Amino acid sequence: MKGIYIFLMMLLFASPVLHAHEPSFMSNVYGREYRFLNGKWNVIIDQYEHGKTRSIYKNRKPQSNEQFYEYSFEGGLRLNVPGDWNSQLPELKYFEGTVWYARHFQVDSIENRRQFLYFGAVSYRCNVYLNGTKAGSHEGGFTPFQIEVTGKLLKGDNFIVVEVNNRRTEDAVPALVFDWWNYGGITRDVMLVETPEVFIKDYFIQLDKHQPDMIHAEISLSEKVSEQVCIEIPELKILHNVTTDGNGFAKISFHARKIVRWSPDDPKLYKVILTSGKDRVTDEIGFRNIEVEGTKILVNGKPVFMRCISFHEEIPQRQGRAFSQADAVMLLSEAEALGANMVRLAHYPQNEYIVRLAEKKGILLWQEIPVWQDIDFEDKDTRLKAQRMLADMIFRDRNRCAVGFWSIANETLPSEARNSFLSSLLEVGKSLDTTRLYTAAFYMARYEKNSGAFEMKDDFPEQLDVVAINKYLGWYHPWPVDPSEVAWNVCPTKPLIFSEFGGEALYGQSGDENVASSWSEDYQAKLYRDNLEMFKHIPNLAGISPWILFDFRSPYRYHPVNQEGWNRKGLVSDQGYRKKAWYLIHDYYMQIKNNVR
Ligand code: GCB
Repeated sequence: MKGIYIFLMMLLFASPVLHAHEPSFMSNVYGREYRFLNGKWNVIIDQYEHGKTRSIYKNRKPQSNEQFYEYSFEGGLRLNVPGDWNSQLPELKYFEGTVWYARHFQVDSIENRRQFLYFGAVSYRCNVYLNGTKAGSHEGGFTPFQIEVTGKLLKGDNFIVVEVNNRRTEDAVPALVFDWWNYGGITRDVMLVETPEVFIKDYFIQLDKHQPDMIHAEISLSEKVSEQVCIEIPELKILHNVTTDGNGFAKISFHARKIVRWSPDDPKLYKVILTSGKDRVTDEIGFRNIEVEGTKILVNGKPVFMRCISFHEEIPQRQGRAFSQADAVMLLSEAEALGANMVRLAHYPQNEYIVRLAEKKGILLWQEIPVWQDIDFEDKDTRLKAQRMLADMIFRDRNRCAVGFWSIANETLPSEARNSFLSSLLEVGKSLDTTRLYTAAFYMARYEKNSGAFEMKDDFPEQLDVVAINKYLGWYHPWPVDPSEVAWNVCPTKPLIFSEFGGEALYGQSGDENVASSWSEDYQAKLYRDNLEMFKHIPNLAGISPWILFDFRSPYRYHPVNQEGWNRKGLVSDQGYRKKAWYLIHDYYMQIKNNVR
């Protein structure tokens, strides 16, 4: 009796951990056979969210003289896919609700192949209907998903409808308030992917955490079948065969003695070819080691100071989401020009074009999920959503060696519920990838008069490889003492990254460098000089990341003259002009690069 009671209690209080070992989409979609379903889609704005009741996804047309329908996807508004809706139509700038997207597409042959609809991201939740019937749904604005449509496609004309909703809710991730624009829409590529019956669904090929020439590969087939898989890295003259077990899973480790490791100075990538049965997937993969030794972060065994910068997935000049290869070029070129060797992709997984281009350019990446401030840590569904987002971010990008850091949260307050939520995220993350460094950004470090140092009363960071601090000294927080005398005693035995600091300035505005409300480049520059002075005295400092590269749109930046709905902490203005602080950071990064620090 007692045993049953204990068992029931365990069930009741067990923390829900997602069994996330199963990827929900195929990895490396751009290495598959696909066609884009991008382009102009017809849309209906559904302010009252009544379209589902009216079954508008059926796209009915009158069949008799008596019939009529009070909607039509044809002849109305059109939006570009990919793309947010806010920046495309003035009436949608502030819209939060439902927009129905629809388009036709032709299919010539549907024999002997499997077909999937693949969405890079839809913000924030959606239902997908194919030829009048619901085909799937998804929640989470920054991770991909796929819907199998084998047997549901028609030869000839097909009609797809996506009901997209971006309403903010308390149980969502992010939740009700966040400091960036709530863009809605089909914001990333849509593809129709074709595969053989059995295909290579997922793989994880990477260097051993510590050894410089040992490669581990894990492969999962789409079906629970035993089949031979061949892994080839032609440039290294590597070719191995391995047979999957009854679960369609195979694992193999092998030496690659002549391997040149990927690093920011030499971003070497190798062509990797996987074949199994009728399937063949090609990727470009780099190999590197990233680990922590004391307070240092080592890349390929050498300490590297992280000259980091953040950006949102936003093109400020267009006032819209970034989604293309050209957008990735614009964002990353400016990070490169600053002298950065790392980018923090704030505050959610960004599109694959950015990740892949960063890898080609030799820029390390910090990727995170939008667990940002006021998340409902008590809500079990919210926890599952965050776990799914983390798993999907890792599944999509764990073959990208540029990603050195997985961050599980930004600015959370200590509590039991928070700790349990974040621990469950770490558990999910580590079940999928132990080769990266796990981190999170915290903002509750306080200056303690007695010790004369900033300290943080939070035990959770002890569980992380790298601790990150957001602290706006000179902006949200006055300097407690002269910057040259500020000491830091936060997780002194671990590497500490200053993941955010900065202040706002309106480009072109001059003013008193001591008055914050001058919103001047001069004030911002002085603030940066002060912070750079403070950094000299933080013994475990392993990197810094000014907040932020570009001014970005934020609904709660109300100042009518200096902000106009923009967070002005950018080193670069919304028009692409560099502010004074940009030059300070650029000089600082150049000095570090040349080992002057
Ligand atoms: C923060 C947040 C970031 C905000 C920034 C700010 O601490 O992490 O998302 O945009 O401050 O500008 O206030």
